Amino acid sequence: MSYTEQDILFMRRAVDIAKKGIGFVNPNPMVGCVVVKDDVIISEGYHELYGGFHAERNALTNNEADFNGATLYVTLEPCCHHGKTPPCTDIIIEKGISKVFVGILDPNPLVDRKGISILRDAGIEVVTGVLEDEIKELNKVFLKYIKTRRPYVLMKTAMTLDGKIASHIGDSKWITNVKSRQLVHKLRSEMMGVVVGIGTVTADDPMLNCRLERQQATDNRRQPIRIIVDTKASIPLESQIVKTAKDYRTILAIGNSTANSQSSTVEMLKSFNVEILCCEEKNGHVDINDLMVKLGEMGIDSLLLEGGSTLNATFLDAGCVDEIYAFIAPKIIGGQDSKSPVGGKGIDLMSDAIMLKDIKIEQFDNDILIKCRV
Ligand code: AOF
Ligand code: ZN
Repeated sequence: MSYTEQDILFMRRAVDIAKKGIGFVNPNPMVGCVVVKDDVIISEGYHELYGGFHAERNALTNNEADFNGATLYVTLEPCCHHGKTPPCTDIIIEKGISKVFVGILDPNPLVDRKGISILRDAGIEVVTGVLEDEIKELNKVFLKYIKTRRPYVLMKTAMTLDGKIASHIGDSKWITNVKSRQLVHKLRSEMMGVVVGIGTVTADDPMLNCRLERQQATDNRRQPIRIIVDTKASIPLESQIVKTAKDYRTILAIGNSTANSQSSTVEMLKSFNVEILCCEEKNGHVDINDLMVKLGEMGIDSLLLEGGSTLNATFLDAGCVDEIYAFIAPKIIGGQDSKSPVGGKGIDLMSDAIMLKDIKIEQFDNDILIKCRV
């Protein structure tokens, strides 16, 4: 079974409206749905909010149209389970839809082709794979998380042309230009968490919130959860992070040994609304794999890793980075002690280098952004 150029156009519309859910539906996927009769769109809907109705149910209840015999385009295989909402397959059958075009299959073990079988058993014609690559890219976070229950990690770095992330005395404001930094704030609104090491907190005293004009403090839904990796719980109480933990959800990942030995510090941090997450230790530091499992269990499906160089190295060594956004600014600052994006001990031989693929290059005024997968 195949599809036409027109089917692709309708699916593209479904993809476009699915994108409106970005940052609001995690850890669910972004899903869009368009219903067509006599070559005209008669209704559409998308998954708007985590816990809310799915795209198909929204599209089929948005108006009083007669859906009998209509064709439905949906970016994800319709679900067939009772989750927070009833199965989408039920309403598709109930409304008399006669043909369904699906973008990608849903690897959720509760669905996993069963949604399609149910529709076919009900006599509905189902075509899969329309705009598959595009939809997989859009839902890369969901597709990893639903299968592994670990967060998708996007490592973002920003360096000068000579490969430095700060001057030799630690000044780093700013390496990249305003446009590049705006993209970082957008990423913070799209990922569920932003993670940094304690070194970055002591050096930069960052806020790690999302500061885009159109969504200031009032819209807290799209503020990322701030996660600080701080094995010894040494974060200063007067840091911006601690002081604003009542306004922005903050998790401090500490080592199990610290949890036992520093209970008064831990209690003090909790009184500032800092959530303490005790993790296993590896070589005296928080074990990143254990952290990933625990954040995944908390429902956190995506992380923006914002350094510093030590934490970046630890994440890469642990095999926990999925994708990299590396900004390069046309500046030279020199200094043999100035840090670069990835610290740690490093490899001995070029043949041991971490290989990157799917390279894409973008330009923001004079800054260059290299996107790649690990
Ligand atoms: C769809 N259409 O728009 C979405 C689907 O807890 P629930 O009820 O929201 O179910 C969440 C799961 O349903 C999610 O893990 C994914 O498998 C599927 N999401 N399915 O048919 C939608 N958002
Ligand atoms: Zn559904």
